[in-house]
Amino acid sequence: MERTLSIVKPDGVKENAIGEVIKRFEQKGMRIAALKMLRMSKDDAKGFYIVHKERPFYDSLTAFMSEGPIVVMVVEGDNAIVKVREIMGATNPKDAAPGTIRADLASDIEHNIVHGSDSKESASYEIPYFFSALEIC
Ligand code: 3AN
Repeated sequence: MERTLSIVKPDGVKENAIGEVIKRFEQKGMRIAALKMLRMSKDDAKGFYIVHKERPFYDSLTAFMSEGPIVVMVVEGDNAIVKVREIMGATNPKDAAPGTIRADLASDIEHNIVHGSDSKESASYEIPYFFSALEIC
């Protein structure tokens, strides 16, 4: 059993896609172990994406991620990190396989609806960024 952190990004919330994202995770056998809606400040987003701080898109990414509410969740299951990323599809929706969330719903590489931890190391930074142990069921 593995846990990963997923986010319905501000574009996903705006487009009423929260249920669609959760449904796709659940239908592929993943279990939602924690869930909440919140709005990050720009500094919250900068801390969350600290690994990308040298990338040219760091400022616009953190502005976008703090422009509206997001839904954060802990997703649990066998091989959850890889499985959630398969369900999401490639970062750039143009490259995402048909039937993935990003191919079906995302507009571009930055506004790509959903986030999922990309490794065990990322998950172990990202899950406690939003959830205390008591909030994970
Ligand atoms: P993923 O979310 O698929 O793990 P990462 O970790 O490479 O992708 O990038 C983190 C986030 O940064 C992406 N979800 C996307 O919103 C944004 N991003 C990645 N590459 C670019 C880019 N070239 N231009 C703008 N935003 C980007």
